[in-house]
Amino acid sequence: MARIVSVKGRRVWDSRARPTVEAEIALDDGAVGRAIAPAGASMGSGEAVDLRDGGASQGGMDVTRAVAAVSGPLAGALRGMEAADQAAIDGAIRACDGTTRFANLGGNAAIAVSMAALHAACASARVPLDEYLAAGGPVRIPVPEIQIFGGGAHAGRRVDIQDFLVVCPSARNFGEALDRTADVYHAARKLLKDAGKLQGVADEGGFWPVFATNDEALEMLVRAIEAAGYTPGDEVHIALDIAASDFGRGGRYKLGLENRELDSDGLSEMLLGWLGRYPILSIEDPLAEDDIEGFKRFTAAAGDRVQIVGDDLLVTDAGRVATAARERHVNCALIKPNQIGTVTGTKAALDAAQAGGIAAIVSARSGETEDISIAPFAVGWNAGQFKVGSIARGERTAKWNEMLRIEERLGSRAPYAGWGAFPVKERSAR
Ligand code: 2PG
Ligand code: MG
Repeated sequence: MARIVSVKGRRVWDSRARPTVEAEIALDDGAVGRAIAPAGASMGSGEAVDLRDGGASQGGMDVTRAVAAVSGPLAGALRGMEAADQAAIDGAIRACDGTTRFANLGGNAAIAVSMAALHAACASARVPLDEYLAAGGPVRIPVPEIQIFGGGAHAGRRVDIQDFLVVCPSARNFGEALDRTADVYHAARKLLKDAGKLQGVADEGGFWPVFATNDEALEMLVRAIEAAGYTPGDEVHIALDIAASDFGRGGRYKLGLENRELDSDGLSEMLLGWLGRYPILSIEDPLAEDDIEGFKRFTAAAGDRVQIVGDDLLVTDAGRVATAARERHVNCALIKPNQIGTVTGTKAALDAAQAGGIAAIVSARSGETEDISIAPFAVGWNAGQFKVGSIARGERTAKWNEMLRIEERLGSRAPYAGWGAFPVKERSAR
């Protein structure tokens, strides 16, 4: 039984050239754990507070206060605690902050410390993190959702829709899903290049979207799947993150690219039209976080054939996830550790999804680092799906590559989740 002897905060950098918080925790048996907080750009209003300094340094985005909270009050609260008692550690982090959303010390400080404690306890136990978290329970290798075009807040609002992704539930394994995705990624690059529209990549490594309409992006994605030699809606499906909270409020939605304003029903109709025309298997935040009635109507209309994911709507909050499952706001929950601020809170949200009979996706943020914690989370907690941005940029491939290692190590102990991960039946999405 190892105890915490030191907790240190460090200021490091994320994939958007923004400072972020690293925590390093040492135990009395010599084990050390380390973790880095990621950062979102399109954030739900109910998320744990991403504490920034404000002022002039780094455009107000510096994190010296959150880093100081790690080495100061949080270190004081955790020193001497049993590292393996994650619930007690997370309780101490909460008590030390004293607010529901970590407004004092920062959700970024909280999640870095919480995950660092987990890594330290796991190092002390000398087992891989996914196996430590699974504790002998059943595990699967998750199905990846991988971005081909970025948009929304991740690409200067060049298109309204934030993520155009592909998903391959029919692949035999995780490795094959990545192979198919890379083929589509390269085919998309060639199509863009031939059209004179290749302009680098967006925040998560997907191509920068030089499209005249949101529909054009979808058409180009279908063409890329075909050009890569795959059947859209069979070997490769489309997933979208609409991130509608970024362009809608109070039931009004402003599509900048097409210079149109829609009400909740109008946006739903547009999306339902896309579901009819394109091989879409999953759609995230189709309505804004304040439009629960819209979510309900959309899920009633399409939830039998398409996965409908709540991100800004649910913010990895177990209570919200349980309600959403019970009242069918969505049929899948996005799970992002830094939205709730602790490992225990993250696991509770995932448990609420599983208990409520809805699907779950463990997800990275648009601002990421080499920290790979979410890969073992997705496996050890048997989430079934995993979303990390594109198949380019090191902060993304670090997680995909870690999953390949986990898949190799676990072999037949962890089958590829495939269609079983989705709240809809296997079918051709066309
Ligand atoms: C999302 C994420 C990842 P952000 O909306 O799902 O794509 O974006 O981290 O900016 O919230
Ligand atoms: Mg999202």
